[in-house]
Amino acid sequence: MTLVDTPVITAGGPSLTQERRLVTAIPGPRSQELLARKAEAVASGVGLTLPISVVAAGGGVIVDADGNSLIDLGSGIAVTGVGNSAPRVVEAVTAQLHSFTHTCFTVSPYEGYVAVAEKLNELTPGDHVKRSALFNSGAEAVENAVKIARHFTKKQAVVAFDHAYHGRTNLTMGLTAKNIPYKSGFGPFASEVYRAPLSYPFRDGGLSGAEAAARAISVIEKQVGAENLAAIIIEPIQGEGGFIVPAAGFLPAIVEWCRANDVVFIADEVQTGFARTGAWFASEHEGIVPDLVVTAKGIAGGLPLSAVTGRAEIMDSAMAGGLGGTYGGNPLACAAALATIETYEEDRLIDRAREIGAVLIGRLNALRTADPRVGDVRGRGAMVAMELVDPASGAPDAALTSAVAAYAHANGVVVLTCGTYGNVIRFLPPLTISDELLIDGLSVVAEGLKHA
Ligand code: PLZ
Repeated sequence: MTLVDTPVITAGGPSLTQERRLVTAIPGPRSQELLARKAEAVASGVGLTLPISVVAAGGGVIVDADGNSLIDLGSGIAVTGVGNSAPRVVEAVTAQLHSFTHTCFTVSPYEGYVAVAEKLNELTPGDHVKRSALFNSGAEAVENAVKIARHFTKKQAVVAFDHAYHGRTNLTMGLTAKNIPYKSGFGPFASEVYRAPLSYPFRDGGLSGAEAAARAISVIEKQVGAENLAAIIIEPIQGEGGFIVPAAGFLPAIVEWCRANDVVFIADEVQTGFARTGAWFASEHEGIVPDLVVTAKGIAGGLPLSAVTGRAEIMDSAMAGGLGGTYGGNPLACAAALATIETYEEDRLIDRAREIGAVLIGRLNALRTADPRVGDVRGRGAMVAMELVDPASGAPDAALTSAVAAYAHANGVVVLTCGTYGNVIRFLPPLTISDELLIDGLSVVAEGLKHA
């Protein structure tokens, strides 16, 4: 093995040929070489969904080192809403690279950070006065939202929900619901984290939003108490937990209870944010105005950036120096975010997310009608999933789900699974995908279901 391979630079972006093209089995020989090196060099805990060696991506495809072109229905887990190597992002980051790469905003500030904060304050729900703070990852931003809420309320407890996913750091592992693979053996977890039942229309016997909220609030009041509770954190549509859309009225009732009880309502919009669901933020579909909104993923076209945005009085409660980090709001990431947001706006990608949603929901509902193993189809915009079950009992069918995903992968379609029970296939295509590719990708998934 050579120490340094000759770098292969392959231009990506929307000008890549938009097609599904398989020239080898997946993974092909070059991908397998990388996987062998990965096994020797990278910790096993860093797992892989689709073991290829990526050399370029853009529009709606990912190209591997063997020359295969795969349809991207995952966007790197809801990140590249504007597509990989989106032209405005490439241009803005390249320009920023040539001027300066890092000063640390809290040492000597620069405009990009402030401009991103202004944009977030403008775009997030509610017309109250807002402030933002920038970080690197979703988990880091969630941690900071909780820090801020605790400092403001002078209370300690935090409530998260069943099926929640909030990250892999210690506090966010504690907030996350699912044991394997996220938590098992990684404790002890942070204290003062409590869990409440969610609204899960497909599995909670048809509770209305109001009934599910009353159930959650009763658990919170009996087991925690508003006088101890700093914040409730929730994903407006759960991501890793299974693309669970709560029944109408659930989120507004929780927000109302928070307002009445001096509890900070934190919306984790890390996966749902930035045009993904056919709105800037998924909170808008339920007309709720969170006190704090956590964003990441789709914010910066693939560069690492995250944020907490919220009511000025809450955000300003921490003392100067209380919030920060070396890299938070790095100038390259901020340049990328401004170009990404401009791309969502100029290319009308919120509308595009809705169109993609119509195609997804239409095709998947047709599958459901034809095949009782498709128990549920749900989601909003370009965040849609199907839950696979044993038709007789309704029990989750994780084996079927893995088989369908494996079939799709082998046939050149990148799909992701999710769900507490591992039985959900989720669709998160880049908003730059063509209808043609999207439909081709969905027909491969449908074939996979037939074969399984
Ligand atoms: N909150 C709602 O979806 C990240 C996790 C991938 P980070 N989801 C993808 C994996 O297996 O690690 C996520 C999320 C919601 C927080 C996070 C955490 O965001 O940027 O991964 O830290």
